Amino acid sequence: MKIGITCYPTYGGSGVVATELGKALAKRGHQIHFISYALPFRLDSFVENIVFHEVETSSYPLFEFPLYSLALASKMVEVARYEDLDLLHVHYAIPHASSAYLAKQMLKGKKDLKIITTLHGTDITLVGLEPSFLPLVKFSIKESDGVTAVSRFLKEKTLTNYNIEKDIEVIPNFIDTNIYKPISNSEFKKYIAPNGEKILMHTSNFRPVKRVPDTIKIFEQVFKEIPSKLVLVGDGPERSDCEKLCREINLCDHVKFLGKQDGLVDILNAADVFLIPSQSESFGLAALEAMACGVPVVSSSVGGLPELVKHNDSGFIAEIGDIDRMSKYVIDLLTNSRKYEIFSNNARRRAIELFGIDKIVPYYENYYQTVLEEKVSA
Ligand code: GMT
Repeated sequence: MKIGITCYPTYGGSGVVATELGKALAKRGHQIHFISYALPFRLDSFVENIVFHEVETSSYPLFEFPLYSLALASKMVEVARYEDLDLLHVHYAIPHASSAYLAKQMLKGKKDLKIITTLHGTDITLVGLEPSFLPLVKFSIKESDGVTAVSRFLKEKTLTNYNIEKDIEVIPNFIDTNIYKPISNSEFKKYIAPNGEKILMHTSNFRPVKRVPDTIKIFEQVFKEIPSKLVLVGDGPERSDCEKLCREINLCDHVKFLGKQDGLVDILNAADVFLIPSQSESFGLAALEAMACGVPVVSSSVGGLPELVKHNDSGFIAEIGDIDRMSKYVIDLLTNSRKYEIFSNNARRRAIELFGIDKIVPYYENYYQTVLEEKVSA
């Protein structure tokens, strides 16, 4: 198949999923055309069957705001027409699904370009609900030829929040478990915890929805009981406040802010427990990456997290903001080596069996086929 993929190219789960999907599809012989304003960051070397098309937006004094969505639609038309795309798969509804709709209309009479929209999370649960976007998101979902959501939770949320009837296919996030895997003797672990301290870890974009301060407060309680370190990976709007919080509670020497990092497999392999106390999380790709490395997860019970983390099996789940309970769960895991080993093995097994790349990518291929054969009901 000839498939156009549009996603956010910078850090963020939807861009990661889109890029890894494109790479996996290219490996399976499909022709993939990425269309975005920059090269997706996971597309860091040449891959056969993948071409990148950059969307350029002109700046003109009259345009107070960049007209990216419109430039994107034009580029989609150009690529679909001249590369003879079978379908366009857009990740994150805003604005990609709307640009795709426009492109589809512009091609009418010349080509029936099928549009598939994958809903990732905040496009539905947060940004999409803003009055300035809601009608557009609802319209774009209805008009897509196919829609997928990354969890059952997100599918239900979409149907209820937008009050629509639409056949939405649930295709969860996936992971390459040959890359994300346990590695013994982590050099990074020796660097962070030279005296054999336990390591708690969190990776995110430090947005309020991630509740990173909860992570620090959980660590504060764990640290009182167990020699430990907290590693925070990523960057975003709340990082400075989090660093301030660490100074206020006198834990600076034990909390390491790494900022954005590429070599996540090495870093995750140093972790003993992964924390994800989010306010909202449609799936939780970051937690899946940790699980694939054999790291048990302690999370909030929101969104798609309970579909990923099995409570009392591959991790523990607690109410949003229940820092005491999450701390107890972490202490329980870190002081019970037999239990820890079982949880660690379960986490890895669950990642392989339910969310392995070879299992999930064929779901997308089958779904593309179904949409192309127009078997998806409105
Ligand atoms: O909000 C983010 O962390 C980024 C966002 C995105 O769209 O890039 O992530 C969402 O999509 C990921 C990939 O499907 C999911 O694993 C995340 O759970 C989801 N984030 C939220 O729902 C907050």
